[in-house]
Amino acid sequence: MFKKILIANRGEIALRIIRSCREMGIQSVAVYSTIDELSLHVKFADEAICIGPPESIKSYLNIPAIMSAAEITNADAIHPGYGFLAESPEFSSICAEHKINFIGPPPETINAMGDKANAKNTMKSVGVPVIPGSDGVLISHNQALAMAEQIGYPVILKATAGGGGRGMRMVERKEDLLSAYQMAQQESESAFANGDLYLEKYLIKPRHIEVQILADQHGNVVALGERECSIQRRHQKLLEESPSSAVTPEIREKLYDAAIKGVKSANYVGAGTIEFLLTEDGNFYFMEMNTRIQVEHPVTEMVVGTDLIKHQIRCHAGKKLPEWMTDVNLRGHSIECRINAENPDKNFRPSPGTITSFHMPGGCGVRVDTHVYAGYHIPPTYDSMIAKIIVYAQTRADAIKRMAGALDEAIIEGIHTTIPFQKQLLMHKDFISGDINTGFLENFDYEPKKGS
Ligand code: MV4
Repeated sequence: MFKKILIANRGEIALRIIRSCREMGIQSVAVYSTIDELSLHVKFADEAICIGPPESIKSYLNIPAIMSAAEITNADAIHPGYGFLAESPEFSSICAEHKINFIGPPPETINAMGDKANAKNTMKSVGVPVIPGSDGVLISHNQALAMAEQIGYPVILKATAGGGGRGMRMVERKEDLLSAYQMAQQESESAFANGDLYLEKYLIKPRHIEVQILADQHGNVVALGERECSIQRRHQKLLEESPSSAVTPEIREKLYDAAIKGVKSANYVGAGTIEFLLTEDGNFYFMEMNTRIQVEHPVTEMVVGTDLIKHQIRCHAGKKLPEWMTDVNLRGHSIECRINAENPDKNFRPSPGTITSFHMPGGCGVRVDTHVYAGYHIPPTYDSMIAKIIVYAQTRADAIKRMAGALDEAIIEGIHTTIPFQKQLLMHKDFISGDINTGFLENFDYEPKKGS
């Protein structure tokens, strides 16, 4: 097993990883920018090293500074968390050169999955269902026109280097295809230095369902339930749950089969997520693979009853997955609400500043993952997520009630948060009945005063 892990991240995920290291008897090294000196990940790690000024590019994305910190502290592995360098092929490759274990895939795998058209082809070739569309990237807008004619409108153009909704254009009529093609191309060229696009049939209000997988170095791959992530605003998830109210045992079996087939074809090791779109008729299609631990992993931990970070680390250390994971019965229902320092009354604009008072909920089946506390100053520099409230209960209805109570107990003063929005969301009749899809929040009328 590793003796010392450097955590190349900040915030709640850095603290989350430190906690698993501690239980595993692994020493932890925190890295931090000057503005994060008083963050809890710095306080709770066994060692902490400053890696630069606040700007991410000079600290949490500064590969030479992070590698120096790893060498100085004699860390034998690096956990990248999510975001920052988690899906950087360069970072993975530099770790390998320095003989430091990167707790993530090799650069080739990150590249193969990072190219969305390529990932889709890989999945298709092993029999995973994919959305009808172009075979790889488009060579011209005329090819796009012909393809759209063949599969029928509406269609969607996607950046092969994209993901998370950037460089995407929905097209309803052939008259709009040329300009959409040019805009999507330009957008992805400037965002990713790669203007390549692919085309798909546009699915109407699908659900975003993802399958958690773990793979060891001995050829074992397990699927650990699905997560329902349809509650998103501008491609930012706000609430996630497991299991999904739309996934029947029959669909789950097929989802697992597809996810495991896909992961095996990539010779994947560690923790990963296969994202699918699920349509109302019960069909699902591969969308993307994420080669990292995700923000919403706790809802899976709750219904499976295991520590995913611990098993991710074990897989990278060459350990075999435990036998029980090959056939897991999901137990109960879990929901996560992301608490962001944003003002939902002002179009979710960031609300950094000092937290003057802070109280988190507790009680049976309530978990809070956070790096903040009363007196903490939220810098304007990074992601606005400051806490995750996760509940577990026997049924979905009970989990919703438990979350509503937990949000009522939560007190955060001095800044604005997404809590009032989350409270209203939990009261919506379509949410309560489980009638949700990726368009849900577009039609959700938030009333500023009601939830606060
Ligand atoms: C789609 C789609 C409908 N049809 N592809 C958005 C993020 C990117 N990863 C893929 N996305 C979508 N792809 C086809 N062929 C609808 C979306 C989509 C979406 C997907 C997941 C979660 C939220 C979403 C919100 C709007 C659109």
